[in-house]
Amino acid sequence: MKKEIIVLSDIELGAGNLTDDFISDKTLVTFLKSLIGRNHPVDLILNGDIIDFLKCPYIQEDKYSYPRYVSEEISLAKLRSVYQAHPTVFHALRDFGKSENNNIYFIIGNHDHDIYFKGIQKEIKRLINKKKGVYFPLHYKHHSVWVEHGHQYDFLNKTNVKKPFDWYLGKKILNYPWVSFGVISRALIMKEEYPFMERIKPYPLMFKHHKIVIHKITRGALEYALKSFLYYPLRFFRDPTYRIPRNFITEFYTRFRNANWDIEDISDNFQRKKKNKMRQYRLYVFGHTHEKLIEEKDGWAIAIPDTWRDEYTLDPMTKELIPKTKKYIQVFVSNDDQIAWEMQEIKVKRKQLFFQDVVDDEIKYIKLVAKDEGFDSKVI
Ligand SMILES: [Mn+2]
Repeated sequence: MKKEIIVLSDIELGAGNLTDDFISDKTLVTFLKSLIGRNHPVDLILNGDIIDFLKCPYIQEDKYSYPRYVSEEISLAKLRSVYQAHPTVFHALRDFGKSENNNIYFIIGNHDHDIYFKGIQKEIKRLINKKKGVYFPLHYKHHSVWVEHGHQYDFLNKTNVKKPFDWYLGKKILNYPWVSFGVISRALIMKEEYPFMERIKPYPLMFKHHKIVIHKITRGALEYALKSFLYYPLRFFRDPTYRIPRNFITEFYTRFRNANWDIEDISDNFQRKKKNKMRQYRLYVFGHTHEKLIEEKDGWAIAIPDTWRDEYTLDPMTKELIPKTKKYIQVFVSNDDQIAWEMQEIKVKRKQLFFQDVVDDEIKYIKLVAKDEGFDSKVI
């Protein structure tokens, strides 16, 4: 065999606080260690939203905030907090990366746009103690396998790849998608109040049973949108983080009318945009949507291996919260460059959990599931 390719996505390693949705350090470390010592090279592709800079607070000695103007210094401080909350994951990556045959790809997603900072790339390399064979691209395109995070096919989360940075008051800052600035300035405060709800899928079913949350989101989003369209561009005339992308008002209005704050069908958007590419590769892997998807076509396929953060599926009948399995794509590349692939699943064992109990005391259950999963956070 020439090579093995492993793709996993949307781990969302945070600072161990209420906006950190990753608690499966043990499962992930065991999995990463199982990849060590293969007789062939392994390309480990961490397909975006791996380090959750977006939801990670900026923790200074006595202050705790979600800054809108993210300089490299702030990103580095966030990375330090993430490392402190999840050291074993970085250690496992270090052990996996020891072999020169093994490569690690940190594909850039919308939660880890901060990777564009060269200082962040350097620091990640230092933390996992690997100089060669660590990459920070937007795509992986080898052996007829195409991997990318997928936010570029999602209108609201799309980034300007030609302009990853902006300047504000003489400082180089991250040029996040417009929605991310909204997340930073508004949604994270709500996330701290309702930290569990965002982990429950499908959203329409969760909202149906939790009306306060949908009301607050819709009202908050409307207020933020109206201010962003009518007030902020004048009030903060020189501030690039308040500039609105074109076509945005129409898109936003449609979504508001349909109360649709979910992400788009990126597989569908991709197929429409990249029609001519579809026959050049045999397997397309995406992340971003936190869903399990396998679409097999004539000679090629699209796969999305869900998320590794703590998520649940709400059973519409029993109202039980079923923890999602952890999934990854495993590809074997033969010596004559043929590929064979599969989506693998790792089971998650948990105590039984019911929606209503969680709604009644979200913070209690955030702590409880972390404990059940063996995640020991010093911050929560
Ligand atoms: Mn994403």
